[in-house]
Amino acid sequence: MRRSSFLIGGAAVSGLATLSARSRALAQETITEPFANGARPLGSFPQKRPLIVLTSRPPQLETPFRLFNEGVFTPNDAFFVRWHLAGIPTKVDGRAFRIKVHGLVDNELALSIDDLRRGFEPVEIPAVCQCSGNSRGFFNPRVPGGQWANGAMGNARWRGARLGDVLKRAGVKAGAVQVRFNGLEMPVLPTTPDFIKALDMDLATSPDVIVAYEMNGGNLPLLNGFPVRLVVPGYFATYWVKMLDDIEVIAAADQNFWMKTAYRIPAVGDGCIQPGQTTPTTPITKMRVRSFITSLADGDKISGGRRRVQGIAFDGGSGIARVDFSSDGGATWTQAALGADYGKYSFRQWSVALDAQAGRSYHLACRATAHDGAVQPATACWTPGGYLRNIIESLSVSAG
Ligand SMILES: Nc1nc2c(c(=O)[nH]1)N[C@H]1C(S)=C(S)[C@@H](COP(=O)(O)O)O[C@H]1N2
Ligand SMILES: [Mo]
Repeated sequence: MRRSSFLIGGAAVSGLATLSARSRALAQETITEPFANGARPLGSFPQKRPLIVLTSRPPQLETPFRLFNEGVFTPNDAFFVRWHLAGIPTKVDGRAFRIKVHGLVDNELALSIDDLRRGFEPVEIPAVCQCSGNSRGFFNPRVPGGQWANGAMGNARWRGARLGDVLKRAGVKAGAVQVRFNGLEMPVLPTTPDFIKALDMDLATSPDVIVAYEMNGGNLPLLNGFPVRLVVPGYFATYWVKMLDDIEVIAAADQNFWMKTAYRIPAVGDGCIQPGQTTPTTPITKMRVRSFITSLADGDKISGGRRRVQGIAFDGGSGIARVDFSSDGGATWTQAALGADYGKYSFRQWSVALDAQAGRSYHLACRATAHDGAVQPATACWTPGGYLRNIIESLSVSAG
């Protein structure tokens, strides 16, 4: 049972305990995001290559954007990290770990990782995990919260047991309304609400929601939720509860802070409002269609001639139908070629040829259309939480 008895080694453990000191000491390199107060150190954390440090306690680490050009899947050691509470275990014994299934069920369960692996049909789903606050730093006017650029997202192959199969084993009783999820970590202060999320029964029992014990064919890194996390394909990452050790079937909609107060969007129109407007709110759910150029960055100098420009696109689970590309600031568009299809929840790579003439500048933009008909907008969505940004992205390059 080697793979389920994974432990973080001694050095890494003390590293996690003294994260701020370490990340400061190792911050030889700095990245400056393209918004005010965008200077960020790169820091080294256990099982991670150097990532952009927003905060070290709790760890909030962003993937440097150029890494999204290297492949359709984001390597585990490059995958972004976001925790709300600083009381994160610095090691987890995968053999002793149990997931408790309780509440409105006929049989309470205490499942080991081995039970999950052997007792249920394994499923593997490529899916994008994107923080609700991804790109929040670009909001204008600015909003409070983690000031991410565009790297609070990643795409991985998640393998695990269907949550629906686990719930079937437990036997859900009549009157069940939601399923509530809690992970191992604890708030530092007793007054801070524990991080708990809930899904409606129909979503919780839908076939693509899984309790994942593998990520890209390996263990989940501790910071991404070892030994198991919930994977809710198409939904923002706030529901993807890490170090998941408690599943509770409940009889009424959950009223805890992380459902009732946090992670909510305006309940009007498409959820985007004018700054200062107040509206009723509703919990955030599915991701919106987005696309990015990954092979070039704003301000790059390129050589003249024909070259391939490539990027990625994704949405909340209908899949990418097309990506259009413009090299003249959106005046004219050409359809990009789509790369291999890894399923409707995955990044979809795209590419296009650009004929660059020396001495000219190009204002490049990409615009994805999803199978459900949604298209990226030309103007930015504003929400008080800094959620739902999916504007058509653009950047400028000059050919020399
Ligand atoms: N246990 C636990 N799970 C959690 C969180 C958390 O704070 N605790 N944060 C959620 C949020 S808001 C995000 S964006 C994702 C981040 O997943 P990652 O760290 O694997 O990238 O985890 C989600 N699951
Ligand atoms: Mo998040």
